[in-house]
Amino acid sequence: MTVERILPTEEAYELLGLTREIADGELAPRVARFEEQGEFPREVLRTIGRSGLMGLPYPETDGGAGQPYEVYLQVLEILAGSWLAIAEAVSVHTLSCFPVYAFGNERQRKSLPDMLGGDLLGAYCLSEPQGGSDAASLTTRAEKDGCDWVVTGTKAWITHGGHADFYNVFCRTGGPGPTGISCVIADADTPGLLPQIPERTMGLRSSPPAQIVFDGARIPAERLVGDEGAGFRIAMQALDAGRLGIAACAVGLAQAAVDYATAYAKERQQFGKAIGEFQGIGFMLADMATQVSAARALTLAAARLKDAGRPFSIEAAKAKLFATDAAMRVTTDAIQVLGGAGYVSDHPVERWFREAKVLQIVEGTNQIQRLVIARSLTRD
Ligand code: COS
Repeated sequence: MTVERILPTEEAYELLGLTREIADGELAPRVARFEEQGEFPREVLRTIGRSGLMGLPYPETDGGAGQPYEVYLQVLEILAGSWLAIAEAVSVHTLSCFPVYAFGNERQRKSLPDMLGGDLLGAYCLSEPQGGSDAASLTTRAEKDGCDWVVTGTKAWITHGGHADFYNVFCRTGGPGPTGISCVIADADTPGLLPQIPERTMGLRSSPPAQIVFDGARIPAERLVGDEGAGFRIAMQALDAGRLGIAACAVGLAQAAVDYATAYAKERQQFGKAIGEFQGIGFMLADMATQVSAARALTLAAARLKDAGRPFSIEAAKAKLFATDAAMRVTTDAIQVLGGAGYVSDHPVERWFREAKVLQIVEGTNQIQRLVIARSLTRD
């Protein structure tokens, strides 16, 4: 089923058409095998990069595609409907390019064309085993030694861990709290940067996260991104935009589930007619479709604020919260529409259900999104 889209330019319609071709031609035939075998799709991501989809919302002068966030998110949505791990990879990579793009010095910014073209894959190291939601309490330490930062500590849940070419590392260069945190950017081949065995996850098995141990990793002092002590603010600003990417992934996943369940309900016959003709199923599909439309509207409204240069942090938190909770409900109901068939891996809905769960957790749990929204309401 196609979603009627209103896009700002003719170029944006062409871009979405190209994305649909890639999703149908490159992603759909591969997703089941890669997810089953737990194989990281690096070559597929190179194809995505060559098609210009790895740096969409960044200016063309830096090697990006100069697309509004509103358009970039709809690209993510289409990718997510085909293969969530690829959409999440594009979203996390786009997030990982933000610190250098927004705060990097001239030398660091020279890498932007390779980053935004997808030749270099990025990772974002904020969470730690003891500090996930409470990001300001992170303990990975960077000590100045001559011309280097010597980084020691463990980062957790790192998407692209062991596959990335560059790692944004948020580490403590000063005292406790948010003002003691800085951001450095490390190459994958830095001695002492040690990716661990990937986690065994419920979903997203082709791209499981991994811990990264920093064992006295020496990172040249010139790889500090932004000012010393500015790391927490950089991390939060990157996440504001990143959370919209996760919301778009949720919308795409949920739309796929609605489409699949609807097609099934039109085919499947019981009591002499298609099950979609029973109100019990038809109303379920109606609620699912409505939740997806609402999630998309909220997500794109936040993106339009961002595109207009207006504050969008709270609207991004609302979009991430609503869209990922909607994806969980919709994928759960999609299984119910298929009945027993929904519970077995012959159909993709059980995978979408497993994948939806992680979206309620990554880039700030939905409890953290509620906290951000509640604070904005109750603080003076
Ligand atoms: N943009 C810019 N600055 C921000 C910001 C944002 N979105 N959010 C917070 N800041 C600034 C604050 O303004 C504050 O600076 P000042 O003291 O100068 O005003 C500073 O950062 C500290 O903010 P705050 O006091 O709100 O920090 P908290 O420790 O209370 O933490 C939350 C805030 C909980 C929102 C933050 O820790 C968070 O987002 N946690 C979840 C982390 C996460 O998403 N992890 C997933 C990792 S990637 S998979």
